[in-house]
Amino acid sequence: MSEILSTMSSNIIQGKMADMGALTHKALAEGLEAQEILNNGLMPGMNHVGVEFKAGNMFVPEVLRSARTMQASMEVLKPLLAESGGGMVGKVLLGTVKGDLHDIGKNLVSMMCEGAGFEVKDLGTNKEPDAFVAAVKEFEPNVVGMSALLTTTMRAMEHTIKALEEAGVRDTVKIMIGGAPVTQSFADDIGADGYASNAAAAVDLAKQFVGAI
Ligand code: B1M
Repeated sequence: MSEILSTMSSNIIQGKMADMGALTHKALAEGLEAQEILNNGLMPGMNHVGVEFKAGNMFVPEVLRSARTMQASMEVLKPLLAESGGGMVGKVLLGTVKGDLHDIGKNLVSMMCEGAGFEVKDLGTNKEPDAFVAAVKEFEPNVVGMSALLTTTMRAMEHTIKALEEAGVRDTVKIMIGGAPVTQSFADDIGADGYASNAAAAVDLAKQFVGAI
């Protein structure tokens, strides 16, 4: 790995976000392709964060900082990656379901999916089933991810899956769900394709869905 990519990777691990935009411009000025910066600078850093988070050696505030550091670089790279038509592993549509305003965990999933090279569309919180349906039609994601933190809003995930079925788009996507009260057996019960207990596991699942691991 070149020195600048190695610095970017360790900046992500350490959450040093101040220099990331400038470093990204510098790497591009040195002739590195956006794709190369993503694959060999940013992703190794975020992968390391994912491993440490799963192992319990890094905690939510640190992971959020790392994800924001990565995002500072992605702001520069995204238009270039879109132009080249390559780069993205797949598309993930995310949202917190109807009635639920919690978004810290969902944002973490969003940032880590971006860190893993997915193009992410985040619908935000309190999203009606119809909002997911409309976004699936427009954004054409590979993966739809739903988050719920309340026992009272978990069922909205089931309603959303039903709405996707009724709209005829259920089979065009893989569905993953997560959030503190959600379990694998609940995912099985409502017909989701998978459950992830944390953001790193969500990234692994999304990668499995698109055949990236
Ligand atoms: Co609320 N809240 N809250 N709250 N809140 C909980 C969830 C609660 C457990 C607190 C408690 O009573 N002990 C409780 C739920 C009880 C239940 O249903 N069994 C609760 C309640 C009751 C409420 C209100 C009803 C309170 C009230 O007004 N009376 C109200 C509801 C509002 C609404 O949504 N309609 C409410 C409001 C709020 C705030 C707005 C004040 C705030 C949310 C701010 C925000 O999100 N922007 C808030 C908060 C912060 C919490 C706690 C304290 C923290 C949640 C959090 O962000 N955790 C929470 C108690 C707790 O969990 N200790 C609580 C950190 C976050 C990183 O973890 O979201 O679990 P988490 O995400 C993890 C995984 O779950 C997973 O990955 C993440 C990272 O590893 N994950 C996914 C999450 N989504 C995923 C999606 C995936 C895959 C993995 O795939 C798509």
